[in-house]
Amino acid sequence: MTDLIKKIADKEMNRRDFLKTSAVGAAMLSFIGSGGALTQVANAAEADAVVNGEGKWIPAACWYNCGGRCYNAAYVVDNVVVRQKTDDTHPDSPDFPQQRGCLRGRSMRTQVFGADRIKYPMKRKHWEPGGGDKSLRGKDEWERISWDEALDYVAVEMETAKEKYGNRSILVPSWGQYIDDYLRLLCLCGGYTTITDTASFGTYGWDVMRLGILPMDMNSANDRFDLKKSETIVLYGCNPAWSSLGSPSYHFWQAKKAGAKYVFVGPGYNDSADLLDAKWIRVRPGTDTAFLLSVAYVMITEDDQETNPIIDWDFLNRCTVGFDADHMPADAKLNENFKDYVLGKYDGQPKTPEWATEITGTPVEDILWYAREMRKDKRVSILHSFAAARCNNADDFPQLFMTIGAMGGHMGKSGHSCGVCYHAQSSNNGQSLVTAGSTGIGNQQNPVDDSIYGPVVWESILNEKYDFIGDYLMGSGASAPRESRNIDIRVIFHGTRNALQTIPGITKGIEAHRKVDFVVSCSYSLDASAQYADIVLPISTQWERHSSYGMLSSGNREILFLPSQVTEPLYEAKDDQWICAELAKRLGVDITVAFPFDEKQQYFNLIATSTVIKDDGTTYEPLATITAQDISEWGVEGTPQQGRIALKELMEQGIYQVERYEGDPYGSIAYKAFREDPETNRLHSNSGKLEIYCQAKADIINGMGFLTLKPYPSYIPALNGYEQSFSDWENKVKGDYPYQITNPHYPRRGHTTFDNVPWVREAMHNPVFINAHDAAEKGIRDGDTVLIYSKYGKVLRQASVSQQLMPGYIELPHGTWTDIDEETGIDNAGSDNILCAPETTGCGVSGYNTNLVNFEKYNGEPLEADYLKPLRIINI
Ligand SMILES: Nc1nc2c(c(=O)[nH]1)N[C@H]1C(S)=C(S)[C@@H](COP(=O)(O)OP(=O)(O)OC[C@H]3O[C@@H](n4cnc5c(=O)[nH]c(N)nc54)[C@H](O)[C@@H]3O)O[C@H]1N2
Ligand SMILES: Nc1nc2c(c(=O)[nH]1)N[C@H]1C(S)=C(S)[C@@H](COP(=O)(O)OP(=O)(O)OC[C@H]3O[C@@H](n4cnc5c(=O)[nH]c(N)nc54)[C@H](O)[C@@H]3O)O[C@H]1N2
Ligand SMILES: [Mo]
Repeated sequence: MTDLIKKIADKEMNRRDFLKTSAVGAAMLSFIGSGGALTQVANAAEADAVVNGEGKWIPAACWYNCGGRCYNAAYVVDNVVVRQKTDDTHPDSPDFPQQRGCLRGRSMRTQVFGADRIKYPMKRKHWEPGGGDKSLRGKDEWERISWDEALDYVAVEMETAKEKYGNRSILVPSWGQYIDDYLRLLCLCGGYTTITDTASFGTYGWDVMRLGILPMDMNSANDRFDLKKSETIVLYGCNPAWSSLGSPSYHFWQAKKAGAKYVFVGPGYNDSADLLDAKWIRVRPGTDTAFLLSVAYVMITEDDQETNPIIDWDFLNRCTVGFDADHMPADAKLNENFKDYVLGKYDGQPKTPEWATEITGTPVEDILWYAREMRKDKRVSILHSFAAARCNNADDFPQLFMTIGAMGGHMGKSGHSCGVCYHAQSSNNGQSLVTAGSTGIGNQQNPVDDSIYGPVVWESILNEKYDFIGDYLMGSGASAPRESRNIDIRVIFHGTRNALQTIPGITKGIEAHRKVDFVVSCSYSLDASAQYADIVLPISTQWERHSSYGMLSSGNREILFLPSQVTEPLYEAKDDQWICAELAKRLGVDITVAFPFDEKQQYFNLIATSTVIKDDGTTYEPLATITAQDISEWGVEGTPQQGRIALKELMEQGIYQVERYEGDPYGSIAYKAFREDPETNRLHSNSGKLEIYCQAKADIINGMGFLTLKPYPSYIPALNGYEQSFSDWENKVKGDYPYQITNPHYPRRGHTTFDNVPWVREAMHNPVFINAHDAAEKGIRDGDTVLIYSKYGKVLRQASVSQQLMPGYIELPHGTWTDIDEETGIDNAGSDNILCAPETTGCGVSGYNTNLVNFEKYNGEPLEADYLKPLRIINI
């Protein structure tokens, strides 16, 4: 027992149970998680410890996937974190802002020390080798087992699947080796089947470089200082105030102070639009292509270079191909061009605002206004999140978005940009100024090439077949012609992803989990993927190890976080690489092939190879100065080096931030060199230019076999989109699922992470947002419990009635922890993917934002607030 725990214990002699729980973690967990008198006593003891300076501040990882990577530090007393703080490493200013944390980051200790941490290896009670009663997955009791027993079981099940059905029968639904250690182990063991998930990027997830734009369109806008030179900033489906943590909203605010006017395009007027007082251009989900085509129509038909110059012909002619008949690319197979399509030459339908408004719900005058605002003599930044691309049949959105930017000439010039607003790249693009190095761990080759696209993975398991189209995830470009394959998944291995929860079609997902022979999850909390497993292996969090986690670098070009280990692993939690090594022993493979050295050495390597830009604005130098003494104190292999800052100081600070100022040498204007000299600075498309007609796009996506696209952007009504909310579109008769729904990324969570944490549950309720008119029609008032249902499932949530959504449109926050009532089949948590369709189109997109539902006032027991729900504490 440590001193702090003992002090707390001494103060609480009368409480019977306390002294029985002797382990450090156990005592601490029960304090933070439980509440009541014990917590008060603990709080008092903690406060004493802080006041007396008994501990020390350690820079602490904030690892979940929100894109923020804000500064976090933990005050540690006797292996227990008693306080947290955020960035105070330098004074705050708009040019050199502190990296302040959000409500989630600041409640990290209640997650790490949560009473609901998974403490021991466990198996479900009725599990037997080969499965046992598989229907009990998700509702069985848990039993504590030893690590040896757990690892033996997992190894045997993997080995059995491999021997009987081949490595293809092992599914790891994951993101890739940069984040998931188990994949390297599995490569050594003969491979695994994975998934292809366009996730964040939607239809930017295929090889969009073929259009001429950057991979996934990342880093495609100007830097934050240049943003201040824009007169108009369009937030196209963006909500940085909720979904781009760190400083983006602050940077946008500076641009506003500098005079920029904001425009928001999307179906719901969100907090970012509100903050920046944006003009709202209403567009229904999944109909952006129709909207932008009508914008192009107005730009084309109103443009007059003498009296009303809108289009930047110089840019279009020099830097793009395929806009009109006179500028077709050499590889074009179809004698059609964008301009003539927009004017209606091929289908008899000019893409007028009147044509669009019926589909998009955008008032005609707003389409006209938006098109005129795109004019070439206005300094415009058009920034998109990927929300409009996370829609079915949105395959033409990236090309059309680019086309509108190119028509106005809003690329490659100061004050003008056309690109991304995502994660830390919202408001601030350009090359990284301080860059994380390499751990020295290479990737392993997966001997199996099977990759199932995410939205249909559960169905493929159930049907034992799928269509292979290659693994083009994250712009690898490795798409292949469609090929039907049999697949017999026997093992689901959940590593670093909560796939059951974050892939559409949870109900089918549960069925698939109850079909296979074995499910294992490596997790620190009982999320859905662990809940429906046979065996759960407790992992340590980033606070409990040397954190060289793949997502350390945030995409924020100005900072690099280098957190340190904060505490020893709690309970019996182990890190992923330890688990890999133990499984490797049992599976007879040599793990040192994948991990030749330990995690401390990996982290050291990463730091030693991190670099920072010099003040010439182009060349880089090592970030850390490392001495022989540092190397011996770390106990690692290495060579002393001269860098910008002493290693000790760097690690004490835990962050390196490049100081920015007006006129500094770190500014960035995307596509500048290309605009100035497109012949020399060719892009990655076949023509080397921006392809408004792109033969490769049509050939690749059509080859995947879901649909037939034109090589230029055209309108295709979306699967589960607005048109399909009608049973009779001509006569405007609504169907069974008449409402459109999307899932905003919500401040209470990073996807599913944090949903179990009481502090954030209390701070942010998680209602369903419904338009006031729609709610009134159904007699629903604010706070009422609402049943929302689709073809795929039913959920309950409290209504938040709002004037900020288009009629017919609902927002259900993404990522709550599924909590299905086995009697009614209703999910009380309101998980988005219960409702979302496990279907896909085009490039194999996860079309989260094109889904249809209905809803009604719920007649059963009203839902209680989430923060009143008991934690999932497993008593074993
Ligand atoms: N309906 C709908 N679905 C969506 C979306 C949507 O908008 N709507 N958004 C999609 C998007 S954009 C994304 S990016 C995905 C995110 O999908 P996921 O990546 O599945 O979501 P997370 O909740 O972030 O899950 C990460 C998991 O990794 C675990 N973890 C963290 N660190 C470690 C570690 O060191 N080791 C191990 N073993 N585990 C660790 C966490 O506990 C957590 O369970 O969701 C997608 N799903
Ligand atoms: N707090 C928090 N932050 C996060 C995350 C998180 O889970 N929680 N996840 C991170 C990750 S991995 C991602 S990918 C990003 C996602 O971040 P964003 O891409 O910003 O995603 P959303 O919040 O889903 O959507 C933003 C806005 O898009 C609008 N919208 C929805 N559908 C459409 C459409 O079809 N067309 C148009 N024009 N607009 C539409 C909605 O009104 C919404 O306000 O967030 C990141 N940041
Ligand atoms: Mo994402």
